[in-house]
Amino acid sequence: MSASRPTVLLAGKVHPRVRQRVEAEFDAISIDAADAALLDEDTRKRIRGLAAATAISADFIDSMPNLEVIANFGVGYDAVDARHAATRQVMVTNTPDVLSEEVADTTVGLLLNTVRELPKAEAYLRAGKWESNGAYPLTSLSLRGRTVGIFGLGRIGLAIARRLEAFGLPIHYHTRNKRSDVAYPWHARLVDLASAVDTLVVIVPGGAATEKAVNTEVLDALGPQGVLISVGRGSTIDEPALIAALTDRRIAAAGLDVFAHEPHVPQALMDLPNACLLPHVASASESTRNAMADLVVDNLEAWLAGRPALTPVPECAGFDRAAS
Ligand code: NAP
Ligand code: 8YV
Repeated sequence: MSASRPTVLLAGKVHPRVRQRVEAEFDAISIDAADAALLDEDTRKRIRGLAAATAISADFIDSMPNLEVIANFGVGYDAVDARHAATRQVMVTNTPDVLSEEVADTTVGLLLNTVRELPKAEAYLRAGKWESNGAYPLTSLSLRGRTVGIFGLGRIGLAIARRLEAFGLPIHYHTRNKRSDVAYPWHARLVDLASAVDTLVVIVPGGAATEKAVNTEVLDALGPQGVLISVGRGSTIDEPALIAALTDRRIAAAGLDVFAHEPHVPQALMDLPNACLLPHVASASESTRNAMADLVVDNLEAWLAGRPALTPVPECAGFDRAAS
């Protein structure tokens, strides 16, 4: 450790590139969980920066009296109590933009896998069934003729919309604020969006405002030909309601990259033939995760050197570096 280097805490299972750069550039301390009991008082007082790869509570923030910045690995920062951090003038940063195109690519792949059953068709081939049983059965669903509703037309939602537009599919969306820069039909209520489309892509942030927003009413509005694709946060879907709708075929199929209690996936979902499931991999290529890791450390570097944060979350966007 060097006395002149700011102390930065690595909390949780951090990306190797974050660890490598933080260890090279700062006085680094590591703990497996964001638990103040794992640090003595002197250490807690030394910490000025936090690289977060796990939930960060108000109590944990308060346990570090000289904390200046929390750099979250991920664009979604619902697990960090950013509102509380802001009241303490602690900067919170996330990793927007660098993952948007990757996540949009994965979303389109998940949609295709869900309607055209490509993972199941490959499993059929690998099991030797093509040779023994003949052609894989025709899929009851197709992307052709679908109308897509995007719940959350932000950075990633727009990248998904542009791709699906190129597939020849009409796009509608729901957000709280109508966008002035797109011509896609906007629906003020999620349930109205679901009624207007047969394919619903969920890419809103998690948190209280979107908690269980995709509920029985929304799923029933989507209808029996309906396909749900969820890549935002698992908390946005009422999972038991989704399992019931898939079981009763009140919607046709679902493709999910995120779940309510990750990494646990309910057995009832795993048992459903009309659910296509991924283990939260939408941004998970080496190149994109490295870009996210660099943005985490670049934010720490900037803020701890007295410069503005590169990507502050909205709760902290107005912070004046000189005044903190
Ligand atoms: P963003 O640019 O902030 O976009 C969020 C969009 O959601 C905006 O259009 C926003 O519009 C809308 N929105 C927010 N709260 C809403 C609410 N209560 N009701 C209706 N619409 C709401 O964020 P992004 O970069 O696109 O990322 C979106 C989310 O995707 C992240 O927060 C993260 O949770 C998730 N994500 C998942 C993965 C993965 O690996 N599966 C990867 C990256 C991101 P209004 O403000 O007008 O409502
Ligand atoms: C990451 C994500 O998988 O950026 C997000 O919000 O959900 C994903 O890119 C996650 O943040 C880290 O594992």
